[in-house]
Amino acid sequence: HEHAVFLSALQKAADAYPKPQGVKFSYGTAGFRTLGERLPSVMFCCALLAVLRSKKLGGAAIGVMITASHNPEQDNGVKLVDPSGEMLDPTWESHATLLANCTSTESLITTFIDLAHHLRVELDACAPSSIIYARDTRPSGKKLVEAFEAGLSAFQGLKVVDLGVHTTPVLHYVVRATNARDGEQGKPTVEGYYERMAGAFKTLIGNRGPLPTLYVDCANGVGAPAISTLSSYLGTSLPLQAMNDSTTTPGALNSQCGADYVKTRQALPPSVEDAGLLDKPDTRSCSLDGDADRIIYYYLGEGGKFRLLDGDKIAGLVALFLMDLVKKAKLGQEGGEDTAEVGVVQTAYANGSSTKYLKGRGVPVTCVPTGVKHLHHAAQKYDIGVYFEANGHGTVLFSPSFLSTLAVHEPTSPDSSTATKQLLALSQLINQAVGDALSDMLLVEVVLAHRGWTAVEWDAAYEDLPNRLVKVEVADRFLFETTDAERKLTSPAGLQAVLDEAVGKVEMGRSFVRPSGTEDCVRVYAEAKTTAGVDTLATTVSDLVKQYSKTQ
Ligand code: G16
Repeated sequence: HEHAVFLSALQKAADAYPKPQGVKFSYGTAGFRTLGERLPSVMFCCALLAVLRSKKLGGAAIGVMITASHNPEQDNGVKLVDPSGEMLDPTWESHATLLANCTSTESLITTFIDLAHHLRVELDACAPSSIIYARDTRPSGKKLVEAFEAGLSAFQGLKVVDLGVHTTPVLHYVVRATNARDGEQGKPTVEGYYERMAGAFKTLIGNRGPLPTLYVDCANGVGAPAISTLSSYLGTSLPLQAMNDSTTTPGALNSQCGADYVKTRQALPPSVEDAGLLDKPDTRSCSLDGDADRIIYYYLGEGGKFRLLDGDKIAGLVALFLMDLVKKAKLGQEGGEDTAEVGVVQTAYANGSSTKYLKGRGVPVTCVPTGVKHLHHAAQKYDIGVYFEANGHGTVLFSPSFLSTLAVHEPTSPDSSTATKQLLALSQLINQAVGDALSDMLLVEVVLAHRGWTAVEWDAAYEDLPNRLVKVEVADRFLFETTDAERKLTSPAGLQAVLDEAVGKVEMGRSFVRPSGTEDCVRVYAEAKTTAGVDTLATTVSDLVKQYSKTQ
């Protein structure tokens, strides 16, 4: 009887959310992403899947974030978060895609029941389940939350927490902390998130503050209220001045501002330029993206020249700082030197100069495909895994065994004691679940303060090779298939050979092509020794992509 009641509730709820015709949904780099108006049925399906996943994992809390991050305001999206705060287990992505593409209520229900059966999940109310969700500031968000809640409403006995409007990293943090034992990951609340981060920051800054004002471009998104909240927790230790904080102006989100704009255009957002804030010496600024999980720094160098400090530069700054701390902590036997391995994980987008810089300083570097899930898993293999995409998405993971080593370490000198405490504070400052613009920003500020550096000294580590990022619109981006951490194409047939030829003609040339997992386009990356060289290479490769997408 209970099952019949459940099925009838599910059917009634699902009838209100039919799949739009002619759309093929796919769980991509960061969940489902498309125009917000197309997504209600997908939201409904994600509710079903989140409940299924939670029940499968014995009632552990599963997170659901409604955002399209760096994409335009009219887009929206949804991604599921696993109990540890990581992205959804990739083996479940196909289940999400399967449910989202069911064309009728009947097929959705049958597919869902079959899936539960196949995964051996009991659907009745006795099997506990817990869901935590949040959304960003997009206008379509409210309606999508309604569709999501309609999906949840078919189930009895659910534990549900609606966090409201927050950044993606807040949601990941709360999920991780909720599922952790004895509060070891911090308090499982939004306040707990800010308290833990701000507390660790103040410890690390000590008497080095207050630091010079940092200008933060909030992309007119959810980062704006987050920066304002963080500011109140930081007090005077780091004065933050928010820019582009208009979360209710129609069309403003990610428009002419934000991390993606700055990285792709390699230029200041016009609003920042007009305000003339960076004209003073030693002034640094940063841009967040639409859900505040990415950050890009920049400043104006000699002659007012724009200088970019992207994810690669952050990885370099942080990795070398951590290596120095590990050395100072003398974690080895009887006060011996380092026993911990600090490694960096990058993608093919990492500037060639950054990889050379790291390797030249003895830092192990791994290259993986785009997408935080890939970087995160590779970073877990190190004692301290620093992972950053060039676009500013990343974090630093401390392995459980390294944290245990720190916890029981008995320092033999004041220096080693200070370094050990600083490493522990860093493990609390840095979001252990996912890339987090706010936590990364504080991390950069800590390293600069400890080094006594301005952006200029940080930037001096290496000179980026001139590079270009181009979006190419094609009829079917799924024609493009890659291998070797996306550095080579396996399809369309013959394209890679002509690309290799084009690359070979340009001094220090490198280029690759891959389908985007968040937008309907193919991305082209090119770098070379000179600006003229990279422009030629990017144009040639983009033209070849267009040509081969037509001949298939
Ligand atoms: C998402 C992913 C990132 C990825 C970016 C672009 O970022 O989380 O790992 O680099 O999309 O991906 P693609 O090139 O496949 O479109 P965000 O900030 O949009 O969530």
